[in-house]
Amino acid sequence: MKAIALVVAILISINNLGNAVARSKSKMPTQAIKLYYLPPSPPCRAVMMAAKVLGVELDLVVTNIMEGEHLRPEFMKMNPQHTIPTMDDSGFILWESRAIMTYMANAYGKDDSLYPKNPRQRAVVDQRLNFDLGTLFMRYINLYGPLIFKGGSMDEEKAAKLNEAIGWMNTMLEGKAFVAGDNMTLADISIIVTYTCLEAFEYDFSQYENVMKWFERMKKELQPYGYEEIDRAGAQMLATFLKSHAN
Ligand SMILES: N[C@@H](CCC(=O)N[C@@H](CS)C(=O)NCC(=O)O)C(=O)O
Repeated sequence: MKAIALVVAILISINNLGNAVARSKSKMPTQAIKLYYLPPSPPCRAVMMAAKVLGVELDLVVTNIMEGEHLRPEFMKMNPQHTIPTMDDSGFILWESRAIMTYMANAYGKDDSLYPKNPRQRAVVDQRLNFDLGTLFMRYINLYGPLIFKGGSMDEEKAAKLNEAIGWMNTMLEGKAFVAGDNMTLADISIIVTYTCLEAFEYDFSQYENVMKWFERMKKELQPYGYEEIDRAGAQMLATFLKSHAN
C-alpha cells in the first residue's frame, strides 16, 4: 500500500511540475504586437477585445483603407491580400482575425479558457469561428457592405439569409450561456462584433431570444475589455456611414 501511495505522490508531483512548466511557457511577447487596423472594422474590433481579455499589449497602427493605405507596397509586401487586421509579432506576420486571435491565445494565453486545448471543446469553438467566417459575418457583409459604402435600399433576400444564420445561432445557444458552452471563448468575441453592428444599424433581431440573452451577457462580459470604447464606438462609426448614404 505504502509503495502505491509513494508512486501516486510521485506522479502527482510530476504532473504539478508539468503544469508549472506549461504555465511558465505562456509568456508575453517581448515587444507589443503591431496591429494594423482601423477603428470601425469589425474583425479589427474582435482582435482588439481578444487581446485585452488575454492581457496582450498591442501597438495599434492606423491603416486607413478608405484612403488606400492598405494598397501601399509596404503593406502589400506584408499582406498581399491587403486586409486589416494584419498582425506583426516581432516579424511573424499574420492576417485573418480568427487566425490572429487563436494564435494570440495559443502563444500567450494564461490558461486555455478562451481557446480550449481539449480536442472536442476546441473543435466546437473552431466550428463556431468557421460558422462566423463563412456564414454569419459573410451574410451580414453581403447585406450591409453595399449599403454602408454605396447606399441603396435593404435587399430583402439577403436579409432573409442573414436571419436564417441568426436563427441557426439561436438554436446553437439552446441551453448554453455562450456559443461554445458555459464560458466565453474566442468564438463569442469574434461573433459579437456583428451583433454590435446590427444593433447600431437598428436591425431587428429581437425574435431570437437566445441570441438576445447571449448578446446582453456578452456585453457585460466584455465591459472591462473595451466593449464600449472599441466595439460600440466602432459600430457607431459604421452606422454614421450607413446613415450618410441613406440620405
Ligand atoms: N476575414 C477577414 C476579413 C478582413 C477584411 O475584409 N477586412 C476589411 C476591413 S473590415 C478590409 O481590409 N478591406 C480592405 C480590402 O479587402 O482591400 C478577417 O476576419 O480578418
